[in-house]
Amino acid sequence: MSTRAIDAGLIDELTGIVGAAHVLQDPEMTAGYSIDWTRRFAGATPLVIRPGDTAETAAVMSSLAAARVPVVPQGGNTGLVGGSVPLAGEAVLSTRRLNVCEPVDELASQVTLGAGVTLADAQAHAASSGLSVGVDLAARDSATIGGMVATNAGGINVLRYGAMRAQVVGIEAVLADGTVVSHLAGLEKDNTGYDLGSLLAGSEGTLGIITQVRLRLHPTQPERATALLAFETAADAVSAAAVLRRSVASLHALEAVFEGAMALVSRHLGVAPPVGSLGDESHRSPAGDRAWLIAEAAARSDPSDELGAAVEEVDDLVVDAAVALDPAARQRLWAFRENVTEAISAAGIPHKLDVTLPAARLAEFVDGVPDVVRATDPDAQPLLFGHLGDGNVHVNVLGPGGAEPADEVDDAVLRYVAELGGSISAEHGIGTAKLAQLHLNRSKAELAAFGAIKRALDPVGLLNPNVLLP
Ligand code: FAD
Ligand code: 2HG
Ligand code: ZN
Repeated sequence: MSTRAIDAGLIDELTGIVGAAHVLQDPEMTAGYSIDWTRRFAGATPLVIRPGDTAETAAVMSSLAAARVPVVPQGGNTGLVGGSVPLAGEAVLSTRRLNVCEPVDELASQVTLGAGVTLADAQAHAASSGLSVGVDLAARDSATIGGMVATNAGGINVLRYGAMRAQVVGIEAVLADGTVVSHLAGLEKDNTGYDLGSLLAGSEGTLGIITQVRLRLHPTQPERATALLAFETAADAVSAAAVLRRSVASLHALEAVFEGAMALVSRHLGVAPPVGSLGDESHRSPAGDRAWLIAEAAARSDPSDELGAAVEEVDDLVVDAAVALDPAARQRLWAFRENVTEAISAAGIPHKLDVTLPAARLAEFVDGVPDVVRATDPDAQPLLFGHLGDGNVHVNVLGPGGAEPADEVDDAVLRYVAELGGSISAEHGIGTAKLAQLHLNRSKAELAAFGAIKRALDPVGLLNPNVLLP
């Protein structure tokens, strides 16, 4: 693609639209927009533009399209697959100023939010009407609603409410040429053609810039009970997870941390897990690594009896269990799951392989993947955790001394996932990190259909040109 130089005329035009304070060119000002949360993906950009509303976003895109300047849309920049940063000198369009929360529509249990509203702000806004957002994740203070739709984010409550796509009842977006498409009425039943909200969910900034989202909200479930369960093997944890899913109608989250990740997060927190024991550093039983599950039930009335009864049902599989009811005690259990990502980042720069396995192959994968990693890079350290209730394992791999592992590790693990019938991306997306492996899950015909959709909405290829589509 031939791009017009970013010249003084274009800068004047953009400044006229958003104001000088929101057109950034100084490398000191643009640096934070050019490196991702993991520090694995870093680039540079000649230009960051921060529009303040939909009309400004449309005018900016129209100017950039006329100048044929490629653009990376960016929300909270918490994405983990290298899709939110300019790796090939693209401009960055930051949505963080699109942060208006419309009043909650209590009759419909819905709300319209600017794409740049953070998840934490959306949660607080919904809570003021006794409602909650269906998706929750640890990056809640920075991740934006637009970014979460663009990645179809999952998080810890997917088994109850579905991922981000399932929350979207209306969408507004600016296309590559500056056209605004808006469908925000939020009618629960609305079969009037293609569902653009669904198409944009998971599109990773390649089809349009999401400017507003109308979300379906859920009743809050204020009464909670949380259990931390220790297991000798991954297979036992998987079997127990199936029972908990079946027996606990109010199950709200079902998360796992496997031995290496538990050892690391315990060291990071300076606290041993209250149940189960960690082997010494060299421990690896022939049966595989030990496992911990966090199961949380949430309801309008106390769900502890329901959770307790289910824990008794899996008594023969569990080594030890702790149950917590009050918020501080529950938070102490959650700390062993919520801080794993941070503990890994403190240890080095990991390769993050976020995958889903069919339930029947889950334990086999957890036990087998460390050997697949080490066969490729003998010094690499695999760390496993994730959303077990969804079959979603986060395989993080650190190289020696916290360096990155060999790139070949990614390919070996993702091929193994595909062989077992899994998905190479459960919830983080493809970004640039997994572009080379997308063919493992998607046929030539599917990729051709993706290409046709992309060309229809962004014929010049301006929006996130190096993401998702090979
Ligand atoms: P960004 O990182 O800014 O962008 C992500 C992608 O979306 C990019 O491709 C970008 O171009 C595109 N994009 C952003 N905004 C828009 C927009 N308005 N319009 C069009 N495209 C856009 N993810 C999960 O799914 N589940 C988890 O449990 C989870 N936990 C996390 C925990 C931590 C500590 C961290 C750091 C990350 C976690 N993530 C998780 C990943 C991340 O938070 C999600 O992918 C989130 O949805 C990204 O939102 P964002 O606003 O930061 O998007
Ligand atoms: C989580 O579930 C996030 O904590 C991050 O999706 C996963 O760090 C990761 O690989
Ligand atoms: Zn996750």
